[in-house]
Amino acid sequence: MRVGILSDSHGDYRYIDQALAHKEAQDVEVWLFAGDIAMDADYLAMVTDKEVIKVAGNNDWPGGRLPDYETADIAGHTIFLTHGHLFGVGFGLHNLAQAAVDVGADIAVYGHTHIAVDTLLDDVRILNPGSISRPRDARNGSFMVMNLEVDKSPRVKLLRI
Ligand SMILES: [Mn+2]
Repeated sequence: MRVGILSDSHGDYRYIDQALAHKEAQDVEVWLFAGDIAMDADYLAMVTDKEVIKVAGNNDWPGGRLPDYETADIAGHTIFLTHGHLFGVGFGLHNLAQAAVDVGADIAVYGHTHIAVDTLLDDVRILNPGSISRPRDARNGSFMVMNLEVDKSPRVKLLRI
């Protein structure tokens, strides 16, 4: 299963369009959107006609329509998806890794920092696709595509537009 991961587009649809035009994005079957902002996830669903699993960011209004966390079971893996601000990801990833372990997830996906991350912590593969529109780690925005297969480690590619 091919999973696209996108975050922190902050209302700039043209960058989502650029990500979707990337050749690696063509056969994505399900998208994860890690927040900021909610309407971008709706746009992503509309233009791709794929399922978009989404969570609220800190710039998505309180009491809004999106959950703070989601878990998704895909191809023998369990993914914990959250924006990250509730776990203090600016200061370290242990709280996030623990939250993933607590729900039995082997993969944690977050955003918020606008800095791409692909690391292993406490046996949890931790991924941040960076920001597609306002990157803080490079000039060009980024997103990820992840291939998931049962009993295999996720194969993750960081892609820049
Ligand atoms: Mn944020």
